[in-house]
Amino acid sequence: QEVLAAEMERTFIAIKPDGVQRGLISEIITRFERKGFKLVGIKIMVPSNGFAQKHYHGLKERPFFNGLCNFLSSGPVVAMVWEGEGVIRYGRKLIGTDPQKSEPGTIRGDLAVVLGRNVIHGSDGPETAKDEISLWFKPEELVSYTNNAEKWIY
Ligand code: RTP
Repeated sequence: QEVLAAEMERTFIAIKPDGVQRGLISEIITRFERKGFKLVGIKIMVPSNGFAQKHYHGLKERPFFNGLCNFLSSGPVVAMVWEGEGVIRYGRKLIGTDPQKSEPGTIRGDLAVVLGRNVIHGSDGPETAKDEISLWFKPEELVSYTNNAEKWIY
């Protein structure tokens, strides 16, 4: 009960153009949903290159920055906000790291081969989660609701 009363943590998750093109939308949503996290925002859009640059502004100095922004803006992206206790950190665990280093059982371990085509993005901490959620979503695009199944999770 105390956990439900507290403000729940939220993270930004995006299925990148490779994940969408490969038909992995439902596969990825399933993994977050069955864990017990709650979907509070979702849309599909093709981000412009400028928007992709905003999203990846922290990587501006990296040699792969332009390629990365071109890739993210190359097709539809499924943008989502997921909510739940520990969702930022645990979301990263569900995602994995470099596809070649990720364990089977993680999204990148199971579904991706190379670093530049790693299917999914997830915020790496509370600050980036806040920034990314507000970049991709207007407040009114996010819902707040009580899921009755939560009493079996918390
Ligand atoms: P993400 O932010 O997308 O969840 O990924 P991450 O934390 O695992 O990786 P990060 O270092 O933040 O890099 C962001 C994205 O850049 C692409 N990348 N390409 N050498 C390369 O070509 C290279 N290195 C990184 C990946 O798609 C990574 O997700």
